Amino acid sequence: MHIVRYRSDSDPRPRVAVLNEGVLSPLPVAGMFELLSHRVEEIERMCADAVPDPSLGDVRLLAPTDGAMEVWAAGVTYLRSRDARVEESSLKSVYELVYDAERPELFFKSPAWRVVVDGEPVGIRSDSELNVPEPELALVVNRFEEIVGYVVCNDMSSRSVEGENPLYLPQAKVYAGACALSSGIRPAWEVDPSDLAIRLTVTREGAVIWDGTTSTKQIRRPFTQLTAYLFHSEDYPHGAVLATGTGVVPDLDFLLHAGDLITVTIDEIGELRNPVVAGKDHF
Ligand code: DO4
Ligand code: MG
Repeated sequence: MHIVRYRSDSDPRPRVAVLNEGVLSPLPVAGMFELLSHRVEEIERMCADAVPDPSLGDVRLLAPTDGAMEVWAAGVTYLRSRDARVEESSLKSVYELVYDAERPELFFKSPAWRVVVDGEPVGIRSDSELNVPEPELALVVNRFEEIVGYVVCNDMSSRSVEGENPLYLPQAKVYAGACALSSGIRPAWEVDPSDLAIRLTVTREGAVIWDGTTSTKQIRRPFTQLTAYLFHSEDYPHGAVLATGTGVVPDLDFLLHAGDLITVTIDEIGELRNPVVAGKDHF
């Protein structure tokens, strides 16, 4: 079962529903932001009480974010990410220090409305030579700091911009088409996220040119430590999405091209497929 936002032919307003084996059961909320103003146990009850609506016809699934929801991301939470940043950076020690530090690296990634969803293009910056997808498990968190569920995230990144100077991180991470999320939220009460395989595949002209795998069990930090730091000195009244960092990073000789197709799959959570475009004019 997943919780989705969708738009149907019969009603142009986005709605929220439970999607179970292809059947949509609408939820009595105005948006995901309202759902995330409830406690997990209330959301679970709402999902259990939802009634299938066979009259919906064709629907389009939307990004799982709306209202004032924000997407944040954690960094250098897997050893592979630490090693890859040390390799690319002119200032290596910041990554070694943050991997071991008590305080995690957290950065703002996207407002709700800029998120792209499964099937839509993701972007690479036109001023960046070295670009990578970052396949990540993301936590969907309600206003009470509780993890409501999980989505697949692609934290698109410019390695050349960040590698030049870590202070360029916001430009390496926040640009048109940089944040992709899968449409369906897999509820926290249905899944154990402690050992899920995360797979990244990049296809060019129909052939796989790169693939890699990790497991969420390789992460160095508990998810609740990441959410505790996110909520420590700020509130998220409409909830937030927090990507937990990548454990899959291609070698430095890998260059993403416009036209490539990126697929991220996380067992039990979902799949995210996005073609790559270059420059902001596509968004
Ligand atoms: O330190 C830069 C960002 C790292 C990141 O996004 C990751 O490890 O996933
Ligand atoms: Mg990342």
